[in-house]
Amino acid sequence: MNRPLAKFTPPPPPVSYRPLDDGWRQWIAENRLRDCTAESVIATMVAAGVHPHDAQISVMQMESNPVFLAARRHQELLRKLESVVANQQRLWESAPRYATVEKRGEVEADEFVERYVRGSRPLVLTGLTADWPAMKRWSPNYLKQHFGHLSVEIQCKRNSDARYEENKLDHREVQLCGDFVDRVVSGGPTNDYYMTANNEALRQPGFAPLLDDIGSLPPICDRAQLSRSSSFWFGPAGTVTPLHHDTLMLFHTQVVGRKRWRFISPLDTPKLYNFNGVFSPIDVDKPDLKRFPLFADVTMLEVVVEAGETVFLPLGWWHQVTSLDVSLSFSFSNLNIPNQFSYANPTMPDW
Ligand SMILES: O=C(O)CCC(=O)C(=O)O
Repeated sequence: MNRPLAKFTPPPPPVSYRPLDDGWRQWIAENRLRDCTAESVIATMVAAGVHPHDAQISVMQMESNPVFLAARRHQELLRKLESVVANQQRLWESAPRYATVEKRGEVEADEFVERYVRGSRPLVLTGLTADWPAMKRWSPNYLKQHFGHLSVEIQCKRNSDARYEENKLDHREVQLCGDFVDRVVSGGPTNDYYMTANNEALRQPGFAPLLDDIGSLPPICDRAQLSRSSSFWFGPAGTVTPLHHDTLMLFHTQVVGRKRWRFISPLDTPKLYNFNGVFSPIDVDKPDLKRFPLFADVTMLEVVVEAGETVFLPLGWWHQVTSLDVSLSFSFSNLNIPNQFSYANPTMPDW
């Protein structure tokens, strides 16, 4: 007799887990080196589709991986260095007026070098421009009348790119200076366009007369080097130069309008997530402390620089700069003391 066939229940389809490749292994190593717990690393992997067994085994194996152990040894050296700079920063911050950016009329060369250059303190000079013809002449209209026919390079379409300063080569546009003046004057506050130091206008012979409008320089500057080491900035209210550090010391004079400068000590670099070049991904106006928790321990200095005032930017100090008005400024780095420094800049924009 034919028996009826047993009811057939097909097996469940195989669950497809994400393969555990070298990309995951590097991710595990990086996150364990950043002190994420083994449990949180495993949980994130499982949530992303890695088989729980694979996740657990690979995280455990990492602890005895010889390459990872070598990384741990280098990390100890880095931690030592970080603790040295953190202690030094605590000493600086223990000064009662650490967080105040001084404004001073005049400073003799010796004191300048001792207190501000070697002492690494930002400063605002209030009296430098008393004899600068630029203070009486420069305005958007003056630019248009005298230089309107010249081409200038500006930074454009910044609002469409959160990393506009890191990607500044992609944001270049050439425009007639007169047209750019019209755009700034009629456009109202915006961060979308700005003529920054990249414009190199002062290296163009046509713009050279602007340099005749610069009077006395700080006593530690070399006038002969002015034309090759100065820059011109022009833009609307609302421009933001994001948090970065320069690789030399400079002065930055506000000729028209005001700018707000925020400064952070170079010794706080380990708290600024500096994964790419000289840039920090933190916007000091609205820091994302969930992503960048170390920033909570940073002491920031802040000053509004008025027309006629000059900022001294000491070596390596981080700064974020916001224009409060239509602004014309002039910066120069022709210090007559050594001003060339090299930085080992990281190259991990996608960290
Ligand atoms: O004025 C600005 O927008 C930025 C100035 C600046 O970052 C600099 O001179 O290094």
